[in-house]
Amino acid sequence: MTLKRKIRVGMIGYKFMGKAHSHAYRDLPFFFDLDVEPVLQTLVGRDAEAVKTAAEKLGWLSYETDWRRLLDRDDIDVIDIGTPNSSHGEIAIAAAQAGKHVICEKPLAMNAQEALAMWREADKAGITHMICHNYRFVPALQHAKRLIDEGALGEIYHFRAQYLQDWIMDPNFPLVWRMRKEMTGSGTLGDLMAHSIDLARFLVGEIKEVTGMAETFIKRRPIGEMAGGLHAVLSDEVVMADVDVDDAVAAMLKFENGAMGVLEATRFAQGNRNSNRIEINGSKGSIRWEIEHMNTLELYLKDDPEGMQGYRSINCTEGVHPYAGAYWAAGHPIGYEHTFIHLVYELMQGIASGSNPSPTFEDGYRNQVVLDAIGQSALTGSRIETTYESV
Ligand code: SOE
Repeated sequence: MTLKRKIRVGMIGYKFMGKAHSHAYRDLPFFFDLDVEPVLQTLVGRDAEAVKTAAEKLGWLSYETDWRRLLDRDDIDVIDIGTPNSSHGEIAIAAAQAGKHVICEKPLAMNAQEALAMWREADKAGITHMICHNYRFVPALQHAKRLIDEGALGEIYHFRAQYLQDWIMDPNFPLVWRMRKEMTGSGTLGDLMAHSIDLARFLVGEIKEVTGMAETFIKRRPIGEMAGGLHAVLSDEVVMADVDVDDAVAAMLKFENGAMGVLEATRFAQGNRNSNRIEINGSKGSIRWEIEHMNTLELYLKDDPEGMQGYRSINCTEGVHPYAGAYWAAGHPIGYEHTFIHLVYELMQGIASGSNPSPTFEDGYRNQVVLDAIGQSALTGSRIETTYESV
């Protein structure tokens, strides 16, 4: 038996995303054959009792209460950032300067300037850097990418995306970090629309112009904190505070290749717990995808014979589809958690080969430029051209 090189992870944050990432590191070797092996070395959280309990439950070897202590340790190879958005920049830059590989939750930063600084430091350090846009790792969307690149849809005219949730519709739902500008940067824009923008860039191409519109329906809420998943608890004492981020956002995009995009993200779409959908229309065909049926890609081809035309449902659990062969026999579905397994698979391969798998911090930066432009357009009512810098 050959001994595999161990890639030792230090992860900061252990709630919703921390659970998804822990599961991914644990299950990765079960399904994929790699030359390296992830080790769940140290979990970090500020509350000693809570992080200890989380480390035991999620399978980490040790825990720590200050992320800075990871930096000098030679038994940590990669730092995984799952904290609120306001701390991504500081942690990622310090980690890169300490020579650690970095994987960071989305959105990459509080604004494009900070995202650029993170990308610059990561590039300078020569580390592997990734941002966690997990949905591009759905096998059906990887297949969509392959079809588009092969020209099956022809020239792309439209990209349409909706990301709809309803978890904060109750006016008494607490004001948690995800609704506080100083910690999150924006509301549905950075949290949900960032995913649609990633899919837009992945599948269609770079965005050159945006128009945005945003709304905050509930202006004041009682303060509270997240309590796992998308649940929250109120503070003991009822203190009301202003909501200073968007509850809903809409955007129109122009792509460099001439396509146009229409995007909508909201936490006020009653009945939609986590509805993430896209549709792309091209000169030769169209695709449709939605997370409720995440293993199915719907494809329409205009050259199908007369009388046979219509959307077909491609079941992407077949081994010929990207990542699908690692799991079960055809027809046996995989789920949300597997998208994170594919993400950390790419991370581990990247670290092993000294390469930078997409989506990188550059993708995070370009995404952030689009987010900032949509936010700015929503404020000013004007159309904004995006400009991108390089490092
Ligand atoms: C909350 O809106 C959330 O957990 C997002 O932060 C994730 O990115 C999204 O995939 C599911 O919903």
